[in-house]
Amino acid sequence: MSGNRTFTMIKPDAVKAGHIGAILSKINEAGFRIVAMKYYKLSREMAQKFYEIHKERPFYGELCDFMSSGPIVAAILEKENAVAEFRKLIGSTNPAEAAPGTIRALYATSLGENAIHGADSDENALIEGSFHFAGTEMY
Ligand code: DAT
Ligand code: MG
Repeated sequence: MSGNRTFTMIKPDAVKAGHIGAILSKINEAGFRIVAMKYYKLSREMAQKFYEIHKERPFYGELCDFMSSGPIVAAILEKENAVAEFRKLIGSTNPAEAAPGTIRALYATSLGENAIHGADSDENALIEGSFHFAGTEMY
Protein backbone atom coordinates (compact mmCIF):
# COMPACT_ATOMS: atom_id res chain seq x y z
CA MET A 1 0.00 0.00 0.00
CA SER A 2 1.27 3.48 -0.80
CA GLY A 3 1.99 5.90 2.01
CA ASN A 4 0.51 9.28 2.74
CA ARG A 5 3.62 11.43 3.12
CA THR A 6 6.16 12.85 0.70
CA PHE A 7 9.14 15.17 0.85
CA THR A 8 9.72 18.29 -1.26
CA MET A 9 12.15 21.17 -1.68
CA ILE A 10 11.47 24.44 -3.47
CA LYS A 11 14.87 24.84 -5.12
CA PRO A 12 17.15 27.93 -5.09
CA ASP A 13 16.09 29.08 -8.59
CA ALA A 14 12.41 29.30 -7.65
CA VAL A 15 13.20 30.90 -4.27
CA LYS A 16 15.39 33.55 -5.96
CA ALA A 17 12.70 34.24 -8.57
CA GLY A 18 10.13 34.92 -5.82
CA HIS A 19 7.92 31.88 -6.46
CA ILE A 20 7.67 30.46 -2.91
CA GLY A 21 4.18 31.85 -2.34
CA ALA A 22 2.79 30.77 -5.70
CA ILE A 23 4.22 27.27 -5.37
CA LEU A 24 2.88 26.83 -1.82
CA SER A 25 -0.54 27.93 -3.11
CA LYS A 26 -0.45 25.21 -5.79
CA ILE A 27 0.52 22.67 -3.13
CA ASN A 28 -2.33 23.78 -0.86
CA GLU A 29 -4.87 23.86 -3.68
CA ALA A 30 -3.86 20.31 -4.61
CA GLY A 31 -4.90 19.19 -1.13
CA PHE A 32 -1.57 18.57 0.57
CA ARG A 33 -1.25 19.29 4.29
CA ILE A 34 2.07 20.71 5.47
CA VAL A 35 3.51 18.49 8.20
CA ALA A 36 6.88 20.25 8.59
CA MET A 37 8.58 23.14 6.80
CA LYS A 38 11.98 24.81 6.89
CA TYR A 39 13.64 27.72 4.98
CA TYR A 40 17.42 27.47 4.97
CA LYS A 41 20.51 27.08 2.82
CA LEU A 42 22.19 23.73 2.32
CA SER A 43 25.96 23.56 2.61
CA ARG A 44 27.75 22.02 -0.39
CA GLU A 45 28.38 18.94 1.78
CA MET A 46 24.68 18.57 2.57
CA ALA A 47 23.75 18.90 -1.11
CA GLN A 48 26.33 16.22 -1.96
CA LYS A 49 24.89 13.91 0.69
CA PHE A 50 21.28 14.54 -0.35
CA TYR A 51 22.02 13.75 -4.01
CA GLU A 52 24.55 10.97 -3.31
CA ILE A 53 22.46 8.60 -5.43
CA HIS A 54 23.48 10.68 -8.50
CA LYS A 55 27.19 10.93 -7.65
CA GLU A 56 28.34 9.01 -10.75
CA ARG A 57 26.23 11.16 -13.11
CA PRO A 58 27.98 13.83 -15.20
CA PHE A 59 25.74 16.58 -13.81
CA TYR A 60 26.41 15.77 -10.11
CA GLY A 61 28.90 18.61 -9.49
CA GLU A 62 26.68 21.17 -11.17
CA LEU A 63 23.65 19.88 -9.27
CA CYS A 64 25.41 20.20 -5.89
CA ASP A 65 26.66 23.70 -6.75
CA PHE A 66 23.14 24.75 -7.72
CA MET A 67 21.41 23.18 -4.72
CA SER A 68 23.78 24.95 -2.32
CA SER A 69 23.70 28.29 -4.18
CA GLY A 70 20.92 29.84 -2.09
CA PRO A 71 18.09 29.10 0.32
CA ILE A 72 15.52 26.38 -0.24
CA VAL A 73 12.17 25.52 1.32
CA ALA A 74 12.14 21.92 2.55
CA ALA A 75 8.84 20.36 3.57
CA ILE A 76 7.11 17.14 4.48
CA LEU A 77 3.63 16.95 2.96
CA GLU A 78 0.65 14.72 3.62
CA LYS A 79 -2.06 13.48 1.28
CA GLU A 80 -3.40 10.08 0.29
CA ASN A 81 -0.96 8.45 -2.16
CA ALA A 82 1.33 11.45 -1.55
CA VAL A 83 4.45 10.45 -3.52
CA ALA A 84 2.66 9.73 -6.81
CA GLU A 85 0.17 12.60 -6.42
CA PHE A 86 2.99 15.06 -5.79
CA ARG A 87 5.10 13.85 -8.72
CA LYS A 88 2.00 14.45 -10.87
CA LEU A 89 1.66 18.00 -9.48
CA ILE A 90 5.30 18.93 -10.18
CA GLY A 91 5.55 17.42 -13.70
CA SER A 92 8.46 15.89 -15.62
CA THR A 93 12.09 16.51 -14.62
CA ASN A 94 12.66 18.46 -17.85
CA PRO A 95 10.29 21.45 -17.81
CA ALA A 96 10.12 21.33 -21.61
CA GLU A 97 8.34 17.98 -21.20
CA ALA A 98 6.28 18.88 -18.12
CA ALA A 99 2.49 18.84 -18.56
CA PRO A 100 0.79 22.27 -18.74
CA GLY A 101 -0.18 23.63 -15.33
CA THR A 102 2.38 21.57 -13.42
CA ILE A 103 4.76 23.40 -11.10
CA ARG A 104 7.77 22.69 -13.30
CA ALA A 105 5.92 23.80 -16.45
CA LEU A 106 5.02 27.05 -14.70
CA TYR A 107 8.20 27.86 -12.77
CA ALA A 108 11.19 25.80 -13.92
CA THR A 109 13.63 27.30 -16.38
CA SER A 110 15.83 24.32 -17.36
CA LEU A 111 16.48 20.62 -16.77
CA GLY A 112 19.17 21.45 -14.22
CA GLU A 113 17.29 24.26 -12.48
CA ASN A 114 13.80 22.86 -12.29
CA ALA A 115 12.19 24.74 -9.40
CA ILE A 116 11.11 21.85 -7.18
CA HIS A 117 12.03 18.42 -5.87
CA GLY A 118 9.64 15.57 -5.10
CA ALA A 119 10.59 12.25 -3.52
CA ASP A 120 10.25 9.31 -5.91
CA SER A 121 9.22 6.57 -3.45
CA ASP A 122 7.79 6.13 0.04
CA GLU A 123 11.17 4.85 1.19
CA ASN A 124 13.04 7.89 -0.17
CA ALA A 125 10.38 10.28 1.18
CA LEU A 126 11.15 8.96 4.65
CA ILE A 127 14.93 9.08 4.20
CA GLU A 128 14.84 12.60 2.70
CA GLY A 129 12.42 13.92 5.32
CA SER A 130 14.65 12.58 8.10
CA PHE A 131 17.69 14.18 6.43
CA HIS A 132 16.16 17.65 6.79
CA PHE A 133 13.96 17.23 9.86
CA ALA A 134 15.80 14.82 12.15
CA GLY A 135 14.84 15.67 15.72
CA THR A 136 11.87 17.85 14.66
CA GLU A 137 8.62 17.02 16.40
CA MET A 138 5.85 16.47 13.83
CA TYR A 139 2.12 15.97 13.89
P1 DAT B 1 13.73 14.36 -10.41
O1 DAT B 1 14.16 15.62 -9.70
O2 DAT B 1 12.61 14.61 -11.36
O3 DAT B 1 13.47 13.22 -9.47
P2 DAT B 1 16.26 13.05 -11.03
O4 DAT B 1 16.14 12.40 -9.69
O5 DAT B 1 16.49 12.18 -12.22
O6 DAT B 1 14.96 13.93 -11.36
O7 DAT B 1 17.44 14.12 -11.00
C1 DAT B 1 17.65 14.94 -9.87
C2 DAT B 1 17.92 16.34 -10.34
O8 DAT B 1 19.14 16.39 -11.08
C3 DAT B 1 16.87 16.90 -11.32
O9 DAT B 1 15.77 17.44 -10.66
C4 DAT B 1 17.65 17.94 -12.07
C5 DAT B 1 19.03 17.33 -12.15
N1 DAT B 1 19.22 16.61 -13.42
C6 DAT B 1 18.68 15.43 -13.77
N2 DAT B 1 19.06 15.05 -15.00
C7 DAT B 1 19.89 16.02 -15.45
C8 DAT B 1 20.63 16.24 -16.66
N3 DAT B 1 20.60 15.36 -17.65
N4 DAT B 1 21.37 17.37 -16.75
C9 DAT B 1 21.42 18.27 -15.73
N5 DAT B 1 20.75 18.12 -14.58
C10 DAT B 1 20.00 17.03 -14.43
MG1 MG C 1 14.71 12.16 -8.21
